[in-house]
Amino acid sequence: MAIEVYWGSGSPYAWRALLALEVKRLHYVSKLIQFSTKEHKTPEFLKLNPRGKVPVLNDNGFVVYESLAIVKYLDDKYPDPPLFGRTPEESARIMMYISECNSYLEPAGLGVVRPVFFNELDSKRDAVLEAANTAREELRLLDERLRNRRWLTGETVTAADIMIYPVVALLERALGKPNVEELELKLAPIKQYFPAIAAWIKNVEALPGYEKTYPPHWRTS
Ligand SMILES: N[C@@H](CCC(=O)N[C@@H](CS)C(=O)NCC(=O)O)C(=O)O
Repeated sequence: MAIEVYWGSGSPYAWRALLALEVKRLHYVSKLIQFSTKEHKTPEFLKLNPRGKVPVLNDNGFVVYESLAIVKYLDDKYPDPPLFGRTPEESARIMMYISECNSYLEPAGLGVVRPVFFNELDSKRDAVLEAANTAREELRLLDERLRNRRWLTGETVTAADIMIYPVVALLERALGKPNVEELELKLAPIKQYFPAIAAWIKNVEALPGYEKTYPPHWRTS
């Protein structure tokens, strides 16, 4: 039995799992879940993940969910190339960046992304502006860290890049939607405000297998 990955188009968490699989050049069976038909809430799916969320990985009967746990499991099980560094110091820095992203950039980014996608920019204007302020500060820090660097830590792509990139990509997509520009959030164009992040985005996009991970519905809408 091959590795199966359950994912949803546009889910930044699922994107992390796909990127890890591709970077490790693992063979896997793609199980694309349709959120619209609530495939992730069926009794079969809830047996895999009682929270009814993607991503879920099933490696020959061993089931793991939560994106960070999946990326870590893949790295422990299939160590080449290593995604969590080669020394305790590298590993600590990678985990520190991931933890910071999950604690600060991700909630702030979603504070902008969700109102954009759910047409709540007017009713949640103040909250969006506040979230954008935090996101701007976090992106500034990320941009500083990426200055003159190809990857966030070290010479190769690591779990830090894989975990953080989808959050940035989702935010960038939301910022490109109509009505966002007039809020003057000073977050986009990313290339203008955060040039090192823009260069890093291109590095991630050039990874072998990246195209296979790109959210299918983003190509058409
Ligand atoms: N902390 C989880 C978050 C997973 C998550 O929230 N996935 C979303 C897609 S972006 C989902 O499946 N939502 C469906 C739902 O909650 O009904 C992870 O890192 O994997």
